Amino acid sequence: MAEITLYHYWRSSASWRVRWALEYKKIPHVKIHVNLLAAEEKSPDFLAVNPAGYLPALVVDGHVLAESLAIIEWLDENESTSSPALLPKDTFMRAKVRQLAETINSGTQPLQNLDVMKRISSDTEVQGQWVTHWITRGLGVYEKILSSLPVKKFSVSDEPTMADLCLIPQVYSANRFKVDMNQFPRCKAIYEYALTTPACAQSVPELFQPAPTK
Ligand SMILES: N[C@@H](CCC(=O)N[C@@H](CS)C(=O)NCC(=O)O)C(=O)O
Repeated sequence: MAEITLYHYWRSSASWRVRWALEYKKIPHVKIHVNLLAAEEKSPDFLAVNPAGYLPALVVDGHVLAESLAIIEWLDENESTSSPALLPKDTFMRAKVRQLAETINSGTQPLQNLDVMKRISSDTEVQGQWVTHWITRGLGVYEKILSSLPVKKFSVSDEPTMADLCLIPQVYSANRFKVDMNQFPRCKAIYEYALTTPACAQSVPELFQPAPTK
């Protein structure tokens, strides 16, 4: 079995996607917590792992993988970690899963990133309004796409796909920023169901929150 190390931060939504994928596929690995609040992701040690200075990163037998969707796709494509699959076989459904995933990954999450927030304003109220606007927009698009699909337990089927790995951490952030999830009933129902499933429940942020330093 390969030696796998996940660099993550407990409340990073992109990190949660990969924690959930590893849990769902039952892949043994070691976790290293990188503290964003102490800017550890911009330290020379971490930049040597991921020059982007973003989490997560996955190191597999010395190969560095970064960008959560690239990591999840690699896990699905690699024979020993392909099952259970996170992308459907049908090519139209695969494209739909990628469309949903990118609605969050490129259309929503980057706008709530710490780097971006600091550039927008140092005023936390202004930051909050900015984030709420983009999360509301992103989840609105996601909900609209869902409305063209049959109702399932997760976004496209009764099992999670890469789309759900993006959606659930994004809804968690929406709740943090007090976005009214009643506007997005399908996303809300998927979120509530996902948290009852073992792999999702075992990858939630709170389980990885470091103990406060005295
Ligand atoms: N598209 C990237 C996003 C990575 C990302 O934005 N990570 C955030 C945490 S969710 C981060 O490391 N932010 C650190 C910073 O802004 O300095 C991925 O999916 O991996």
